[in-house]
Amino acid sequence: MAYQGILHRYGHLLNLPSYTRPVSLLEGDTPLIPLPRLGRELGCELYVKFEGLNPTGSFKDRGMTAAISEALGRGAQTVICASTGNTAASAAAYAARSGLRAIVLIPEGKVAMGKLAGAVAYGAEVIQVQGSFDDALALVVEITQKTPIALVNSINPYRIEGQKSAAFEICDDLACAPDWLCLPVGNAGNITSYWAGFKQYQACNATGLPQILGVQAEGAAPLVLGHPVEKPETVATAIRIGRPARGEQALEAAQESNGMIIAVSDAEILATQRVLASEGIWVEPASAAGLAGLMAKTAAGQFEARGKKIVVVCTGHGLKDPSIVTESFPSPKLISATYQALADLIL
Ligand code: AN7
Repeated sequence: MAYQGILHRYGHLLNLPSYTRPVSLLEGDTPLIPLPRLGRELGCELYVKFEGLNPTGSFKDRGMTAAISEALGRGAQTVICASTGNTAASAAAYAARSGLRAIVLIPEGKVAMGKLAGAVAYGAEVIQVQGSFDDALALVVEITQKTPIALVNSINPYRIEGQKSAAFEICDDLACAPDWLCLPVGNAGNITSYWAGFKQYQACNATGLPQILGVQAEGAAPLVLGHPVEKPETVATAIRIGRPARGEQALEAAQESNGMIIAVSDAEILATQRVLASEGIWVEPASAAGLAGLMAKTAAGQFEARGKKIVVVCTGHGLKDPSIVTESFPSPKLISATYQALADLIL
């Protein structure tokens, strides 16, 4: 039967209320792409779980199909979220499909163009907040406590339920859990979900458990520093978050899995974005953080990749944030429309 999305495929493993009314854009079923060349360099079996290939271009669609389906079934009319961009675009798309009103709060001036454009295109009401993501999240929490507006940030437990599907897919594709899972950490919903998903699959299918390497950006690394960051800064705007809502659970996932949470610099993130592109995989900066962390630790001799099966999660597509690339090179060379001019340039 044709693929019908994660609620259809894994709904029996997700803790969703019976009144849930499924709304799907056929999210999930993303490819686990082998990286044999880079894997050889690191001495490991390396894969990218390319979550940028979800319907709105990021991993958020897995949790959003669950959260919006629950909100619709419950009779909500309006959904709201705070977002560094990808959650906004995803909420906007699933709300549009369900006929719900979507309101998204974004930090002023710090959201990548492809995400903002998506949220607008899908018809959300977009509001900029003079503050950070964390300030915006505090506002949406307050208004959803005082009104029937439904919160669709990853504080919402159904977001976590839907997002677990990514761990199930990896185990299904590999016929076991990987030895390591490396991923970026912002508000920490994703790492929480993966760990819950892997534990659940291990309990039913004895697939084993990965160690988890969570990676933050140095300028937004509250879980590495051990305290909130008041003014988070990083080129990876998706993870420009100083007060992760599920920070405790992220630390638990790292600890229980015998993994770790580390930070990498913006320069390492951008260099790793180019490494992935050199393998044909263009991701937004935040999405390169997992591999950046793996490469930095391996280079420092603090990580033994040799002989391991490693999955790097690339959370969002490069098209989300094209200006990071276009602003880093001068305009393309311009030639007259003649064969000679072309030959002179490239031969
Ligand atoms: C590409 O959209 O927080 O640790 O508001 O967009 O689960 O927060 C995005 C986060 C990683 C971090 N990679 O995931 C939002 C938002 C990308 C992201 C993360 C985000 P979490």
